[in-house]
Amino acid sequence: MSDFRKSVVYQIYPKSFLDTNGDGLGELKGVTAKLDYLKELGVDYIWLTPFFVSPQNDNGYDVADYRSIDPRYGTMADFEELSREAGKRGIGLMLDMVFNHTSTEHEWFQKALAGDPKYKSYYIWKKGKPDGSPPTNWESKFGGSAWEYVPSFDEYYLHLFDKTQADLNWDNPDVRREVQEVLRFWMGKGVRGFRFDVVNLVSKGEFADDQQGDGRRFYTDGPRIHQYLREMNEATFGREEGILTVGEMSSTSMENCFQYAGADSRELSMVFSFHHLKVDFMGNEKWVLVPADFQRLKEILFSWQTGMAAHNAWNAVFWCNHDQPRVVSRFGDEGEYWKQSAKMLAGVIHCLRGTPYIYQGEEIGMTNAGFADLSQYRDVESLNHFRILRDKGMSEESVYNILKVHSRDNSRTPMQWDASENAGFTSGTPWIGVNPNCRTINAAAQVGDPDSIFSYYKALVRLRKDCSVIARGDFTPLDQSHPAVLAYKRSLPGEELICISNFYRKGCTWKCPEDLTGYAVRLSNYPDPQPGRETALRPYESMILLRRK
Ligand code: TEU
Repeated sequence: MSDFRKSVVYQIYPKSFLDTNGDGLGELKGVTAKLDYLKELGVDYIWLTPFFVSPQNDNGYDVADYRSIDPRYGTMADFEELSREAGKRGIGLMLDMVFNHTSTEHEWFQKALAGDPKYKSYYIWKKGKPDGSPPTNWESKFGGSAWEYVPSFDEYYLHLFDKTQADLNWDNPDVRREVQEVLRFWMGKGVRGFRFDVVNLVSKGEFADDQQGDGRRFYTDGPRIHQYLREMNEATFGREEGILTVGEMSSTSMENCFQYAGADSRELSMVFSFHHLKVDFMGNEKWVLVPADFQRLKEILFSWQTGMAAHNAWNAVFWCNHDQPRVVSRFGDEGEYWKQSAKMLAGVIHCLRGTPYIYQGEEIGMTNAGFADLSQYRDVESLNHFRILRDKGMSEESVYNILKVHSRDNSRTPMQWDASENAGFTSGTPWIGVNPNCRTINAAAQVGDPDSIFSYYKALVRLRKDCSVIARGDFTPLDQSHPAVLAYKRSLPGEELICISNFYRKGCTWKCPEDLTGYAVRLSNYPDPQPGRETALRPYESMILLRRK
């Protein structure tokens, strides 16, 4: 568990994982009930998205009390039981720390609103422009202005996300001390890791109009960010052996990540970056329909692999999380080649240099939600953008077509445990619709089947433990310009691995630039792979080859 390079993390969105009390919402007890399933998969850590007290306007990313558990998710005793039971199975818990902002229901913000100067300076307040309009033209990530007016102060507060998520003022040392205390509190409860939500946005720079964009260049990877991370590290998790930390880095640069996740920089263990998941955007514009740019995907993945390695820095590697559509729907095939493409995509991530993250349901090939009516959507970002796109004059049908592809709700439908009506998730009414394909796509059908997607993930987790080359080897792209294949080599003295994947439903030929003598197939998504000097690859065919000397 301690070497994070050999570890695999499993992400749980508790609300959609397992409901044990019939209220339609998953809770911590549901996670405890499924620990044996996770043990079977072989993961080392569980990252739990926020379960703290929250009005749930952004499903818990609007925290009203960092030290208490929202009764909807259970009690502190439930948490302690989960921690104990996970520990028995060699699984560590990672918590999700949302420190860029608090809910406006947080006591600090309530005191600020009541005029207490100490707490007012915990947040970011500015006067409007002379004409009364917001201080800058920055846009909220969820649509609309990033500023909200408070008449009693004749000032605006900053909210980079929803207006009920007020940005904290990290330039105030009291704020930085408060968040450190929260970390110490959870470390005292035996937590083994932290995921830091949008942590590269906490150091704000100049407050000025952005003539080129939505404002992000003024607060992303801001002026004092490295100082703040190092300070947090030294005051809290850096004092204890083996606490895994990962920063969610929004629109970051690789140069900054060298430092955020550098082996010697004493900031964080690793970073999530998202550039590879914008290859089906138009620049930063997500609410469009454009085909994924495969060459760009390779370029980004490979440049981060080689760049981070050259600077001795570490990546978190992933396709899926609670903000992203399901990868099999996105870069694979939901139909005929569902199983092959889900396995192929898994192999690509799990053999990279970095710590792989599996998002609940990914390991059984769960697909996008397919919601075609506004009443089915729950996410604030989707609901806001429905309105924004309609206001721009787009037809309802076109808006639904975009939401079906990009909505965050795609990944938030309940975990599909079995073929029963609500997929074994709840005996009540689920808070968000269950995908009807749970009849065929579910964990019960896959756990015991050696040919299932679940078994493939399990084999990949095992492979990382068995082969040091995955955790420690060098990374070399192979034949990067091939129109359909993503291939790379990992190498250590005495151990080499080659991962070859066809990303398309059309067969193709791939000429290996390496001599394959001595390589054997370790894993493949077809029963009879035939690697050679010229390999004929079938739809979505993928093979992982290993050579040991
Ligand atoms: O997400 C940060 C973030 O900027 C994106 O993932 C964002 O949701 C998406 O790009 C918008 O198109 C984190 C959390 O993962 C997310 O669930 C929260 O809503 C957000 O921070 C605010 O806390």
